[in-house]
Amino acid sequence: MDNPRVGIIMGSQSDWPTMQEAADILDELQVGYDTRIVSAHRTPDRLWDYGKTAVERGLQVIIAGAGGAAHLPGMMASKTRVPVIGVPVQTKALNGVDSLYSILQMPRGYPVATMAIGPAGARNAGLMAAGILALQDAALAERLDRWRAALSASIPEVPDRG
Ligand code: RP5
Repeated sequence: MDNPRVGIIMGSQSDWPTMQEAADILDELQVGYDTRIVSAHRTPDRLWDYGKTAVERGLQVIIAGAGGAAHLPGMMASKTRVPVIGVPVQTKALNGVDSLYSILQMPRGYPVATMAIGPAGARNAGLMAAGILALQDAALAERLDRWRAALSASIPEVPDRG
């Protein structure tokens, strides 16, 4: 996409099924983004370059998903002032609690906005990014308001008793 405002990064190809939720909602809201595999452990130089150039490339929000020893969001936050939204990817061994704690417990000074574990967290990361951009973008704000109203209207008031 030309001039993406959101960067979606993930530690591994295996994170894509989760992170696709963020991409899908940004597509729906017509927000430009790009996607990259950037691993804190396997490709640290790529991480550094990505963070160092994020501002000049026009990124306004970075969504970073990783699982296990999930250092990617925090390391990215250490390298750029672009706000980082962290998505803890669900893991087999510890169910994603490892990812959650790794991303959540940042030291004072380098915040990461941490979402819920798994696909719901990735979807909410996309919505959070859209909400941040909508502060300066009236057309996006309108699309986001319409999306929220439609979701609300889709929730039945009376449960189906089967
Ligand atoms: C992390 O390790 C990735 O973010 C992924 O969630 C996890 C497992 O990676 P793979 O072994 O599937 O490549 O770095």
